[in-house]
Amino acid sequence: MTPVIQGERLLERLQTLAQIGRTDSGACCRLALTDEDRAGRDQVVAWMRELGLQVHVDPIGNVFGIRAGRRPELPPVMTGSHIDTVRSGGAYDGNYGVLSGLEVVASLNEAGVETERTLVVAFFTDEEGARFPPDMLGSLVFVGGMHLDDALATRGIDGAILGDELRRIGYAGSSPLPLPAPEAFVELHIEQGPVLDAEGTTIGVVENLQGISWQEITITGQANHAGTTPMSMRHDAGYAAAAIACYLRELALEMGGTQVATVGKTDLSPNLVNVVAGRASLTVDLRNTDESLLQQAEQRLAAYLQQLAEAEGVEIESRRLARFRPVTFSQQVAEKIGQKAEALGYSHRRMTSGAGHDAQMLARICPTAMIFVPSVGGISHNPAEYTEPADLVAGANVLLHTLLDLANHGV
Ligand code: HGY
Ligand code: MN
Ligand code: MN
Repeated sequence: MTPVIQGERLLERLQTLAQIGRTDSGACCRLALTDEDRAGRDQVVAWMRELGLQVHVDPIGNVFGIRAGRRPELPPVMTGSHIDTVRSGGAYDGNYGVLSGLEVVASLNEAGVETERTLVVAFFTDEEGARFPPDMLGSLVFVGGMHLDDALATRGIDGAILGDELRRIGYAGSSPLPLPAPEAFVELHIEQGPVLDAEGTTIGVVENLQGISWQEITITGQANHAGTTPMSMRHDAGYAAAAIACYLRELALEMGGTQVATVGKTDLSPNLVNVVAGRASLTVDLRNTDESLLQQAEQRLAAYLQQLAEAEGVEIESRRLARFRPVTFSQQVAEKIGQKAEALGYSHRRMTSGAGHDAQMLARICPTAMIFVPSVGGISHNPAEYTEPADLVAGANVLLHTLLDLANHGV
C-alpha cells in the first residue's frame, strides 16, 4: 500500500502545538528550556509514543523518535528540526519539520510499510539561540562541534545556566544516541523569506546556507544629567549604540549582494528619560553567503568601533556569540528532493537558506539537504508567519518520498 500524508492531521497538530506558549498577542513563545518549551516537548514526545516510536533523549536534551528498519545495522535516515521558538514566534518555524516527520511515520504505519533502514525523527535543543546563544546549540553538540560541558555551562540572556534549566525541565538525557551516524539528514522547513511566495513556486530545494556571525557589543560611557551636561562633555553610550546600528545599515547596503546586518537587541542603562546613558549593550547579527565578505563585514565593523570609541570617549568591547561558515549541502540529497518534487508535480527551484538551521550542523557528519515551502509575504519570527495548507501538505509529501527513497536505497 502507498503511504499517504493526512493533511488534516498535520494541520491539526500544528495548531495544537502552536497553542502551547501562546501569548496574548497571538505569538508562539517557547524560549529554549522554559516551562513552555517543556510543555511543547512533552506534547511532541507523547505523539512520538502514540506512533510507536522508541524515544531517546541525549545529554543536551535533543530528542529522537526511532522507527526500527529491517536492517538495524545500517546507518539510519534522519529528519527533524526544532520546537523551541523566538519570543515572537509563529506556528510553523521548526515545528513544521518535526511534525511533518511524525506525519511521515504515521503514513508509513497506516500503510504497513517497513523500511530497510531505521528512520529517526528528531527535535534539537535551543535551535533559536535567542535565550542561550549560539543558535543551533543542540545539533552543534550532537555533531561534536561544541563540547557538552561548555554547552551546559552557557549563561542565558536572563542569567540562567543552560544545564540547570535542562535538568529543571527533566530533559537532561543520560547517553548519546545509540545509533551510528545517519546515512542522510533531510530537514523540511518554511522558507522564512520572500522568494518562493513571490515566484509562486511550491518547493525550495535548498543546496546551501549562508554564514552567520553574532556578537554582543558592550559600551561603557558616563551617566550624566540630560539637562546640564554640554554636548561637548558627553560620553553617551546610548548615542554610540544608535550610531553602530546606523553604521551597520549603511555597511550592508553598501556591500550589497547577500550581506545583511541586524541589531535585534539593545539595552541602555540606567534607561531613564533624563539621564545620558552610561552603559549600553547591543547584539549584532551579520550574514553573507560568502565567507570572505562576511569576514570583511566583521573587520569593517571592528574598525568602526575603534574609531567611535575614540571619538566619543567611551570603551567598546565585543563578545562573540556565534560564528558559522556558509554551508554547501549534499548535491545527491538535493537531487533526490528535486526528483521527488518533480515526480509529484510540484513546481520547484534550487535555493539558498538565509536562516540558520539544524541541517547546517548535521551536514558536518552526513549528506544533508533541506526542503522549503513558501512563507506568505516572506514573514517569519512573527505571529503573522503563514504558509498555505496546500503548500504544507506538498512539503510533507516531498519529505515522505525523499525519506522513503533514502531509507530503502541510501544516498
Ligand atoms: O537565526 C536563525 O537563522 C535561526 O532562526 N535560528
Ligand atoms: Mn527554524
Ligand atoms: Mn527561527
